[in-house]
Amino acid sequence: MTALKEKLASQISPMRSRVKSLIAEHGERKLSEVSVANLYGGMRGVKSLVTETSAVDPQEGIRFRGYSIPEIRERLPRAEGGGQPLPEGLFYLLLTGEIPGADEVREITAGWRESEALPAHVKACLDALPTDTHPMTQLSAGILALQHDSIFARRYQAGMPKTDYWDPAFDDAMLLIGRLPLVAAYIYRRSYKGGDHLPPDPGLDWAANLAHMLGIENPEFRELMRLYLTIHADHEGGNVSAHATHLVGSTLADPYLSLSAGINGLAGPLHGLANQEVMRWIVNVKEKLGGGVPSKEQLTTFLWDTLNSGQVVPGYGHGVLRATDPRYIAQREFALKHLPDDENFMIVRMLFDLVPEILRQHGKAKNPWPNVDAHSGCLLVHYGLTEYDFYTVLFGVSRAIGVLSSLVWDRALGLPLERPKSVTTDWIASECAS
Ligand code: NMX
Ligand code: MLT
Repeated sequence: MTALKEKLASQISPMRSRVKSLIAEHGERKLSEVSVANLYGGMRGVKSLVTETSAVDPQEGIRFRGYSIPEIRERLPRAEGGGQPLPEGLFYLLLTGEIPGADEVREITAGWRESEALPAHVKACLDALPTDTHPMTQLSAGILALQHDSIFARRYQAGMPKTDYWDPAFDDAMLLIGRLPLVAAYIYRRSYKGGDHLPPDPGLDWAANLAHMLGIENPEFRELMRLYLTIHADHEGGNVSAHATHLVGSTLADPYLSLSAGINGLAGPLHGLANQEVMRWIVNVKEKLGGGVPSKEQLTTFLWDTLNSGQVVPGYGHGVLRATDPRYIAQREFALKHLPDDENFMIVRMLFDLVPEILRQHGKAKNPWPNVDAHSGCLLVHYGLTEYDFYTVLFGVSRAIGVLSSLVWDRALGLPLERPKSVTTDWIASECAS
Protein backbone atom coordinates (compact mmCIF):
# COMPACT_ATOMS: atom_id res chain seq x y z
CA MET A 1 0.00 0.00 0.00
CA THR A 2 1.31 3.47 -0.86
CA ALA A 3 1.86 6.09 1.84
CA LEU A 4 -1.08 8.07 0.49
CA LYS A 5 -3.45 5.12 0.60
CA GLU A 6 -2.26 4.21 4.09
CA LYS A 7 -2.81 7.78 5.30
CA LEU A 8 -6.28 7.78 3.76
CA ALA A 9 -7.12 4.41 5.29
CA SER A 10 -6.14 5.73 8.73
CA GLN A 11 -8.49 8.72 8.34
CA ILE A 12 -11.59 6.88 7.22
CA SER A 13 -12.71 5.19 10.41
CA PRO A 14 -12.48 8.36 12.61
CA MET A 15 -14.30 10.33 9.92
CA ARG A 16 -17.07 7.72 9.72
CA SER A 17 -17.51 7.92 13.51
CA ARG A 18 -17.58 11.71 13.37
CA VAL A 19 -20.31 11.76 10.74
CA LYS A 20 -22.27 9.07 12.57
CA SER A 21 -22.32 11.04 15.80
CA LEU A 22 -23.18 14.30 14.00
CA ILE A 23 -26.23 12.60 12.51
CA ALA A 24 -27.13 10.94 15.83
CA GLU A 25 -26.82 14.15 17.85
CA HIS A 26 -27.96 16.78 15.35
CA GLY A 27 -29.82 14.88 12.65
CA GLU A 28 -32.90 17.14 12.87
CA ARG A 29 -30.98 20.43 12.87
CA LYS A 30 -32.01 22.74 9.96
CA LEU A 31 -29.08 24.12 7.94
CA SER A 32 -30.87 25.67 4.97
CA GLU A 33 -34.30 26.62 3.73
CA VAL A 34 -35.72 26.14 0.24
CA SER A 35 -37.90 28.84 -1.29
CA VAL A 36 -40.05 28.77 -4.41
CA ALA A 37 -37.43 31.01 -6.06
CA ASN A 38 -34.73 28.44 -5.21
CA LEU A 39 -36.71 25.68 -6.92
CA TYR A 40 -36.88 27.65 -10.17
CA GLY A 41 -33.47 29.25 -9.68
CA GLY A 42 -31.03 26.37 -9.88
CA MET A 43 -30.91 25.95 -6.07
CA ARG A 44 -28.29 28.71 -5.66
CA GLY A 45 -27.15 28.94 -2.06
CA VAL A 46 -29.20 25.97 -0.80
CA LYS A 47 -26.94 23.85 1.38
CA SER A 48 -27.68 20.34 0.19
CA LEU A 49 -24.38 18.57 -0.49
CA VAL A 50 -21.42 17.44 1.59
CA THR A 51 -18.00 17.84 -0.03
CA GLU A 52 -14.86 17.63 2.08
CA THR A 53 -12.21 18.65 -0.44
CA SER A 54 -12.83 22.38 -0.88
CA ALA A 55 -15.21 25.26 -0.17
CA VAL A 56 -15.95 28.52 -2.01
CA ASP A 57 -16.48 31.78 -0.14
CA PRO A 58 -18.33 34.36 -2.29
CA GLN A 59 -15.73 37.05 -1.56
CA GLU A 60 -12.51 35.10 -1.00
CA GLY A 61 -13.07 32.32 -3.52
CA ILE A 62 -11.82 28.78 -3.29
CA ARG A 63 -10.07 27.20 -0.33
CA PHE A 64 -8.70 23.71 -0.86
CA ARG A 65 -9.03 21.96 2.52
CA GLY A 66 -8.83 25.42 4.09
CA TYR A 67 -5.87 26.68 2.02
CA SER A 68 -6.31 29.63 -0.35
CA ILE A 69 -4.66 29.72 -3.79
CA PRO A 70 -1.79 31.99 -2.62
CA GLU A 71 -1.23 29.55 0.28
CA ILE A 72 -1.09 26.45 -1.91
CA ARG A 73 1.19 28.25 -4.36
CA GLU A 74 3.48 28.94 -1.46
CA ARG A 75 3.26 25.63 0.37
CA LEU A 76 2.76 22.76 -2.10
CA PRO A 77 5.92 21.07 -3.41
CA ARG A 78 7.22 22.27 -6.77
CA ALA A 79 9.21 20.67 -9.56
CA GLU A 80 12.97 21.10 -9.28
CA GLY A 81 13.80 24.65 -10.28
CA GLY A 82 10.08 25.42 -10.76
CA GLY A 83 7.95 28.12 -9.17
CA GLN A 84 4.46 26.60 -9.45
CA PRO A 85 2.75 23.94 -7.31
CA LEU A 86 2.57 20.37 -8.59
CA PRO A 87 -0.99 19.04 -9.08
CA GLU A 88 0.18 15.81 -7.44
CA GLY A 89 0.50 17.79 -4.19
CA LEU A 90 -3.01 19.15 -4.49
CA PHE A 91 -4.35 15.61 -4.96
CA TYR A 92 -2.67 14.59 -1.68
CA LEU A 93 -4.06 17.68 0.05
CA LEU A 94 -7.61 17.18 -1.26
CA LEU A 95 -7.66 13.54 -0.21
CA THR A 96 -6.04 13.87 3.22
CA GLY A 97 -6.34 17.52 4.29
CA GLU A 98 -2.57 17.62 4.80
CA ILE A 99 0.18 19.40 2.89
CA PRO A 100 2.48 16.70 1.47
CA GLY A 101 6.25 16.71 1.42
CA ALA A 102 8.39 16.15 -1.67
CA ASP A 103 8.54 12.37 -1.06
CA GLU A 104 4.77 11.99 -0.95
CA VAL A 105 4.46 13.97 -4.16
CA ARG A 106 7.13 11.90 -5.88
CA GLU A 107 5.22 8.76 -4.92
CA ILE A 108 2.04 10.11 -6.54
CA THR A 109 3.91 11.09 -9.72
CA ALA A 110 5.32 7.57 -9.89
CA GLY A 111 1.87 6.06 -9.22
CA TRP A 112 0.17 8.15 -11.90
CA ARG A 113 2.88 7.45 -14.43
CA GLU A 114 3.43 3.72 -13.88
CA SER A 115 0.46 2.43 -15.96
CA GLU A 116 0.77 5.10 -18.54
CA ALA A 117 0.18 3.15 -21.74
CA LEU A 118 -3.11 3.84 -23.47
CA PRO A 119 -4.83 0.51 -24.24
CA ALA A 120 -5.18 -0.17 -27.98
CA HIS A 121 -8.99 -0.32 -27.77
CA VAL A 122 -9.06 3.24 -26.34
CA LYS A 123 -7.04 4.53 -29.27
CA ALA A 124 -9.29 2.58 -31.64
CA CYS A 125 -12.38 4.04 -29.99
CA LEU A 126 -11.06 7.60 -30.41
CA ASP A 127 -9.84 6.89 -33.92
CA ALA A 128 -13.36 5.79 -34.88
CA LEU A 129 -14.59 9.36 -34.29
CA PRO A 130 -14.25 12.03 -36.99
CA THR A 131 -11.22 14.19 -36.14
CA ASP A 132 -13.45 17.27 -35.94
CA THR A 133 -15.55 15.73 -33.15
CA HIS A 134 -15.44 18.23 -30.29
CA PRO A 135 -12.48 17.38 -28.04
CA MET A 136 -14.75 17.25 -24.97
CA THR A 137 -16.91 14.59 -26.64
CA GLN A 138 -13.70 12.69 -27.38
CA LEU A 139 -12.53 13.09 -23.78
CA SER A 140 -15.78 11.70 -22.42
CA ALA A 141 -15.68 8.80 -24.91
CA GLY A 142 -12.03 8.13 -24.08
CA ILE A 143 -12.82 7.93 -20.36
CA LEU A 144 -15.69 5.53 -21.06
CA ALA A 145 -13.38 3.38 -23.19
CA LEU A 146 -10.92 3.24 -20.28
CA GLN A 147 -13.74 1.97 -18.04
CA HIS A 148 -12.93 -1.55 -19.26
CA ASP A 149 -10.13 -1.52 -16.66
CA SER A 150 -12.27 -0.39 -13.69
CA ILE A 151 -11.20 -2.21 -10.55
CA PHE A 152 -14.26 -0.89 -8.70
CA ALA A 153 -16.64 -2.42 -11.27
CA ARG A 154 -14.81 -5.77 -11.16
CA ARG A 155 -14.73 -5.96 -7.39
CA TYR A 156 -18.37 -4.92 -7.11
CA GLN A 157 -19.32 -7.78 -9.44
CA ALA A 158 -17.25 -10.14 -7.32
CA GLY A 159 -19.22 -9.09 -4.21
CA MET A 160 -17.26 -6.54 -2.23
CA PRO A 161 -18.48 -5.38 1.21
CA LYS A 162 -19.65 -1.74 1.47
CA THR A 163 -16.85 -0.84 3.84
CA ASP A 164 -14.31 -1.61 1.09
CA TYR A 165 -15.83 0.60 -1.64
CA TRP A 166 -13.36 3.43 -1.13
CA ASP A 167 -10.37 1.15 -1.77
CA PRO A 168 -11.00 0.27 -5.47
CA ALA A 169 -12.47 3.77 -5.98
CA PHE A 170 -9.06 5.10 -4.95
CA ASP A 171 -7.25 2.61 -7.22
CA ASP A 172 -9.46 3.59 -10.15
CA ALA A 173 -8.85 7.29 -9.46
CA MET A 174 -5.09 6.77 -9.47
CA LEU A 175 -5.09 4.80 -12.73
CA LEU A 176 -7.58 7.08 -14.46
CA ILE A 177 -5.84 10.34 -13.49
CA GLY A 178 -2.54 8.79 -14.57
CA ARG A 179 -3.93 8.01 -18.00
CA LEU A 180 -5.87 11.24 -18.59
CA PRO A 181 -2.90 13.22 -19.99
CA LEU A 182 -2.40 10.40 -22.50
CA VAL A 183 -6.03 10.60 -23.58
CA ALA A 184 -5.88 14.41 -23.76
CA ALA A 185 -2.67 14.45 -25.79
CA TYR A 186 -3.98 11.69 -28.06
CA ILE A 187 -7.10 13.77 -28.76
CA TYR A 188 -5.01 16.89 -29.39
CA ARG A 189 -2.54 15.26 -31.73
CA ARG A 190 -5.19 13.36 -33.73
CA SER A 191 -7.47 16.41 -34.00
CA TYR A 192 -4.89 19.06 -34.83
CA LYS A 193 -1.51 17.45 -35.67
CA GLY A 194 -2.47 14.81 -38.20
CA GLY A 195 -2.17 11.91 -35.74
CA ASP A 196 1.54 12.48 -35.20
CA HIS A 197 1.63 11.23 -31.58
CA LEU A 198 4.49 11.89 -29.19
CA PRO A 199 5.61 9.27 -26.63
CA PRO A 200 5.55 10.20 -22.92
CA ASP A 201 8.79 11.31 -21.25
CA PRO A 202 9.29 9.13 -18.16
CA GLY A 203 11.52 11.73 -16.49
CA LEU A 204 8.81 14.38 -16.15
CA ASP A 205 6.13 15.17 -13.60
CA TRP A 206 2.50 14.60 -14.61
CA ALA A 207 1.75 18.16 -15.85
CA ALA A 208 5.10 18.66 -17.60
CA ASN A 209 4.64 15.35 -19.38
CA LEU A 210 1.24 16.50 -20.67
CA ALA A 211 2.92 19.66 -22.00
CA HIS A 212 5.54 17.45 -23.64
CA MET A 213 2.98 15.09 -25.24
CA LEU A 214 1.02 18.07 -26.60
CA GLY A 215 4.25 18.98 -28.38
CA ILE A 216 5.09 22.23 -26.58
CA GLU A 217 8.59 21.98 -25.13
CA ASN A 218 8.85 25.46 -23.60
CA PRO A 219 9.78 25.23 -19.86
CA GLU A 220 7.45 28.17 -19.15
CA PHE A 221 4.55 26.22 -20.66
CA ARG A 222 5.36 23.33 -18.32
CA GLU A 223 5.11 25.77 -15.44
CA LEU A 224 1.80 27.04 -16.81
CA MET A 225 0.47 23.48 -17.01
CA ARG A 226 1.47 22.83 -13.37
CA LEU A 227 -0.38 25.96 -12.27
CA TYR A 228 -3.35 25.43 -14.60
CA LEU A 229 -3.89 21.79 -13.64
CA THR A 230 -3.67 22.71 -9.95
CA ILE A 231 -6.04 25.67 -9.81
CA HIS A 232 -8.81 24.15 -11.97
CA ALA A 233 -9.00 20.94 -9.93
CA ASP A 234 -11.80 21.64 -7.49
CA HIS A 235 -14.47 24.24 -6.73
CA GLU A 236 -16.53 22.68 -3.90
CA GLY A 237 -19.31 20.20 -4.62
CA GLY A 238 -22.15 22.16 -6.23
CA ASN A 239 -20.57 23.09 -9.56
CA VAL A 240 -21.98 21.03 -12.41
CA SER A 241 -18.95 18.82 -13.08
CA ALA A 242 -18.48 17.96 -9.40
CA HIS A 243 -22.18 17.52 -8.78
CA ALA A 244 -22.69 15.35 -11.88
CA THR A 245 -19.75 13.12 -10.93
CA HIS A 246 -21.08 12.79 -7.39
CA LEU A 247 -24.65 12.14 -8.55
CA VAL A 248 -23.74 9.39 -11.00
CA GLY A 249 -21.28 7.93 -8.49
CA SER A 250 -24.07 7.73 -5.91
CA THR A 251 -25.55 4.86 -7.95
CA LEU A 252 -22.24 3.02 -7.36
CA ALA A 253 -21.37 3.57 -11.00
CA ASP A 254 -17.57 3.33 -11.02
CA PRO A 255 -15.24 6.37 -11.16
CA TYR A 256 -14.93 6.15 -14.96
CA LEU A 257 -18.69 6.32 -15.57
CA SER A 258 -18.99 9.04 -12.94
CA LEU A 259 -16.16 11.22 -14.27
CA SER A 260 -17.46 10.93 -17.82
CA ALA A 261 -20.76 12.40 -16.59
CA GLY A 262 -18.89 15.25 -14.91
CA ILE A 263 -16.92 15.92 -18.09
CA ASN A 264 -20.16 16.11 -20.08
CA GLY A 265 -21.34 18.81 -17.67
CA LEU A 266 -18.04 20.67 -17.95
CA ALA A 267 -18.56 20.76 -21.72
CA GLY A 268 -21.43 23.26 -21.37
CA PRO A 269 -20.75 26.92 -22.29
CA LEU A 270 -22.06 28.20 -18.96
CA HIS A 271 -19.49 25.96 -17.23
CA GLY A 272 -15.99 24.97 -18.44
CA LEU A 273 -16.57 25.54 -22.14
CA ALA A 274 -16.58 29.28 -21.37
CA ASN A 275 -12.76 29.20 -21.63
CA GLN A 276 -12.90 28.46 -25.37
CA GLU A 277 -15.71 31.00 -25.79
CA VAL A 278 -13.62 33.78 -24.22
CA MET A 279 -10.80 33.32 -26.71
CA ARG A 280 -13.26 32.98 -29.58
CA TRP A 281 -14.91 36.26 -28.51
CA ILE A 282 -11.55 38.08 -28.43
CA VAL A 283 -10.44 36.71 -31.80
CA ASN A 284 -13.79 37.59 -33.34
CA VAL A 285 -13.40 41.20 -32.15
CA LYS A 286 -9.85 41.35 -33.54
CA GLU A 287 -10.91 39.86 -36.87
CA LYS A 288 -13.77 42.32 -37.27
CA LEU A 289 -11.41 45.21 -36.57
CA GLY A 290 -8.64 43.92 -38.81
CA GLY A 291 -6.28 42.77 -36.01
CA GLY A 292 -4.29 44.41 -33.23
CA VAL A 293 -5.45 45.65 -29.82
CA PRO A 294 -8.85 47.35 -30.03
CA SER A 295 -9.47 50.69 -28.34
CA LYS A 296 -11.53 50.87 -25.15
CA GLU A 297 -14.36 52.43 -27.15
CA GLN A 298 -14.32 49.60 -29.70
CA LEU A 299 -14.32 46.93 -26.97
CA THR A 300 -17.16 48.72 -25.20
CA THR A 301 -19.22 48.66 -28.41
CA PHE A 302 -18.56 44.92 -28.88
CA LEU A 303 -19.48 44.18 -25.27
CA TRP A 304 -22.80 46.01 -25.60
CA ASP A 305 -23.44 44.29 -28.95
CA THR A 306 -22.97 40.92 -27.23
CA LEU A 307 -25.30 41.84 -24.38
CA ASN A 308 -27.90 43.49 -26.60
CA SER A 309 -28.06 40.41 -28.80
CA GLY A 310 -29.06 38.39 -25.73
CA GLN A 311 -25.74 36.60 -25.26
CA VAL A 312 -23.60 36.40 -22.12
CA VAL A 313 -20.11 37.86 -21.85
CA PRO A 314 -18.09 34.67 -21.44
CA GLY A 315 -15.67 34.50 -18.51
CA TYR A 316 -17.67 36.91 -16.35
CA GLY A 317 -20.22 36.18 -13.64
CA HIS A 318 -20.52 33.22 -11.31
CA GLY A 319 -23.09 31.14 -9.47
CA VAL A 320 -21.37 31.62 -6.09
CA LEU A 321 -18.49 34.11 -6.37
CA ARG A 322 -19.19 37.81 -5.85
CA ALA A 323 -15.64 39.09 -6.40
CA THR A 324 -12.78 38.46 -8.83
CA ASP A 325 -11.99 34.76 -8.92
CA PRO A 326 -8.62 34.09 -7.23
CA ARG A 327 -7.92 31.60 -10.02
CA TYR A 328 -8.16 34.54 -12.43
CA ILE A 329 -5.72 36.47 -10.25
CA ALA A 330 -3.25 33.56 -10.18
CA GLN A 331 -3.26 33.44 -13.98
CA ARG A 332 -2.96 37.22 -14.21
CA GLU A 333 0.13 37.07 -11.99
CA PHE A 334 1.60 34.41 -14.25
CA ALA A 335 0.92 36.60 -17.30
CA LEU A 336 2.35 39.73 -15.68
CA LYS A 337 5.54 37.80 -14.97
CA HIS A 338 5.96 35.86 -18.20
CA LEU A 339 4.03 37.64 -20.98
CA PRO A 340 3.31 41.24 -19.92
CA ASP A 341 3.34 42.56 -23.49
CA ASP A 342 1.28 39.80 -25.09
CA GLU A 343 -1.45 41.29 -27.29
CA ASN A 344 -4.25 39.00 -26.10
CA PHE A 345 -3.25 39.56 -22.47
CA MET A 346 -3.57 43.29 -23.09
CA ILE A 347 -7.13 42.74 -24.32
CA VAL A 348 -7.90 40.51 -21.32
CA ARG A 349 -6.64 43.34 -19.06
CA MET A 350 -8.76 45.90 -20.89
CA LEU A 351 -11.80 43.65 -20.49
CA PHE A 352 -11.08 43.45 -16.75
CA ASP A 353 -11.22 47.26 -16.67
CA LEU A 354 -14.38 47.50 -18.77
CA VAL A 355 -16.69 44.52 -18.26
CA PRO A 356 -17.61 44.87 -14.57
CA GLU A 357 -18.96 48.40 -15.03
CA ILE A 358 -20.79 47.43 -18.23
CA LEU A 359 -22.38 44.40 -16.55
CA ARG A 360 -23.43 46.65 -13.67
CA GLN A 361 -25.08 49.05 -16.11
CA HIS A 362 -26.69 46.08 -17.88
CA GLY A 363 -28.19 45.30 -14.49
CA LYS A 364 -28.64 41.54 -14.64
CA ALA A 365 -25.53 39.61 -13.55
CA LYS A 366 -25.24 39.29 -9.77
CA ASN A 367 -21.48 39.08 -10.11
CA PRO A 368 -19.82 41.38 -12.66
CA TRP A 369 -16.30 40.08 -11.97
CA PRO A 370 -14.17 37.69 -14.04
CA ASN A 371 -14.08 33.96 -13.34
CA VAL A 372 -11.33 31.42 -14.03
CA ASP A 373 -12.22 31.11 -17.72
CA ALA A 374 -11.67 34.79 -18.56
CA HIS A 375 -7.92 34.37 -18.43
CA SER A 376 -6.73 30.92 -19.39
CA GLY A 377 -7.08 31.23 -23.19
CA CYS A 378 -4.63 34.11 -23.64
CA LEU A 379 -1.97 32.15 -21.74
CA LEU A 380 -2.47 29.03 -23.84
CA VAL A 381 -2.38 30.94 -27.14
CA HIS A 382 0.84 32.64 -26.07
CA TYR A 383 2.63 29.28 -25.90
CA GLY A 384 1.21 28.05 -29.20
CA LEU A 385 -1.88 26.16 -28.06
CA THR A 386 -4.16 28.00 -30.44
CA GLU A 387 -6.94 25.42 -30.86
CA TYR A 388 -9.64 26.91 -28.60
CA ASP A 389 -11.94 23.90 -28.74
CA PHE A 390 -9.28 21.93 -26.90
CA TYR A 391 -9.10 24.23 -23.86
CA THR A 392 -11.87 22.63 -21.83
CA VAL A 393 -10.09 19.27 -22.12
CA LEU A 394 -7.28 20.73 -19.99
CA PHE A 395 -9.90 21.95 -17.50
CA GLY A 396 -11.34 18.42 -17.46
CA VAL A 397 -7.99 16.73 -16.87
CA SER A 398 -7.50 19.02 -13.88
CA ARG A 399 -11.08 18.70 -12.61
CA ALA A 400 -10.65 14.92 -12.42
CA ILE A 401 -8.27 15.44 -9.49
CA GLY A 402 -10.92 17.18 -7.41
CA VAL A 403 -14.02 15.24 -8.30
CA LEU A 404 -12.34 11.84 -8.02
CA SER A 405 -10.88 12.77 -4.61
CA SER A 406 -14.42 13.61 -3.54
CA LEU A 407 -15.75 10.39 -5.02
CA VAL A 408 -13.30 8.36 -2.93
CA TRP A 409 -14.62 10.12 0.17
CA ASP A 410 -18.23 9.61 -0.97
CA ARG A 411 -17.58 5.86 -1.00
CA ALA A 412 -15.58 5.98 2.23
CA LEU A 413 -18.44 7.69 4.06
CA GLY A 414 -21.03 5.39 2.51
CA LEU A 415 -23.04 8.31 1.09
CA PRO A 416 -26.31 6.99 -0.32
CA LEU A 417 -28.03 7.14 -3.68
CA GLU A 418 -28.89 10.79 -4.35
CA ARG A 419 -32.59 11.15 -4.95
CA PRO A 420 -34.17 14.52 -4.04
CA LYS A 421 -37.95 14.98 -4.20
CA SER A 422 -39.29 16.90 -7.18
CA VAL A 423 -42.61 18.76 -7.22
CA THR A 424 -44.87 20.13 -9.94
CA THR A 425 -45.82 23.75 -10.56
CA ASP A 426 -49.42 22.80 -9.69
CA TRP A 427 -48.22 21.49 -6.34
CA ILE A 428 -46.24 24.67 -5.65
CA ALA A 429 -49.20 26.84 -6.62
CA SER A 430 -51.55 24.94 -4.33
CA GLU A 431 -49.04 25.10 -1.45
CA CYS A 432 -48.70 28.84 -1.97
CA ALA A 433 -52.48 29.25 -2.03
CA SER A 434 -53.02 27.44 1.27
N1 NMX B 1 -23.02 38.22 -19.28
C1 NMX B 1 -24.31 38.57 -19.48
N2 NMX B 1 -25.31 38.25 -18.65
C2 NMX B 1 -24.98 37.58 -17.55
C3 NMX B 1 -23.65 37.20 -17.25
C4 NMX B 1 -22.66 37.54 -18.18
N3 NMX B 1 -21.39 37.17 -18.02
N4 NMX B 1 -23.64 36.54 -16.08
C5 NMX B 1 -24.93 36.49 -15.66
N5 NMX B 1 -25.73 37.11 -16.56
C6 NMX B 1 -27.18 37.20 -16.54
C7 NMX B 1 -27.75 35.78 -16.55
O1 NMX B 1 -27.76 35.24 -17.87
C8 NMX B 1 -29.13 36.02 -15.97
O2 NMX B 1 -29.94 36.57 -16.98
P1 NMX B 1 -31.54 36.26 -17.05
O3 NMX B 1 -32.09 36.84 -15.81
O4 NMX B 1 -31.97 36.91 -18.31
O5 NMX B 1 -31.65 34.77 -17.08
C9 NMX B 1 -28.86 37.11 -14.94
O6 NMX B 1 -27.63 37.74 -15.33
C10 NMX B 1 -28.70 36.57 -13.52
O7 NMX B 1 -27.71 35.56 -13.53
P2 NMX B 1 -26.78 35.34 -12.24
O8 NMX B 1 -27.67 34.96 -11.11
O9 NMX B 1 -25.87 36.49 -12.04
O10 NMX B 1 -25.86 34.13 -12.72
P3 NMX B 1 -26.13 32.57 -12.59
O11 NMX B 1 -25.75 32.11 -11.24
O12 NMX B 1 -27.50 32.21 -13.06
O13 NMX B 1 -25.12 31.99 -13.69
C11 NMX B 1 -23.05 31.94 -14.84
C12 NMX B 1 -23.72 32.00 -13.47
C13 NMX B 1 -21.57 31.67 -14.65
C14 NMX B 1 -23.66 30.76 -15.63
C15 NMX B 1 -23.28 33.28 -15.58
O14 NMX B 1 -22.65 34.33 -14.87
C16 NMX B 1 -22.77 33.27 -17.02
O15 NMX B 1 -23.51 32.84 -17.91
N6 NMX B 1 -21.49 33.70 -17.25
C17 NMX B 1 -20.88 33.63 -18.57
C18 NMX B 1 -20.43 32.20 -18.86
C19 NMX B 1 -19.21 31.84 -18.02
O16 NMX B 1 -18.26 32.57 -17.91
N7 NMX B 1 -19.25 30.62 -17.45
C20 NMX B 1 -18.09 30.09 -16.73
C21 NMX B 1 -18.31 29.97 -15.22
C22 NMX B 1 -17.07 29.39 -14.58
N8 NMX B 1 -16.89 27.98 -14.94
O17 NMX B 1 -15.88 27.58 -15.38
O18 NMX B 1 -17.82 27.17 -14.76
C1 MLT C 1 -16.01 25.76 -11.39
O1 MLT C 1 -14.78 25.83 -11.30
O2 MLT C 1 -16.61 24.67 -11.25
C2 MLT C 1 -16.78 26.97 -11.79
O3 MLT C 1 -16.22 28.14 -11.29
C3 MLT C 1 -18.27 26.88 -11.61
C4 MLT C 1 -18.81 26.80 -10.21
O4 MLT C 1 -18.12 26.78 -9.21
O5 MLT C 1 -20.06 26.76 -10.13
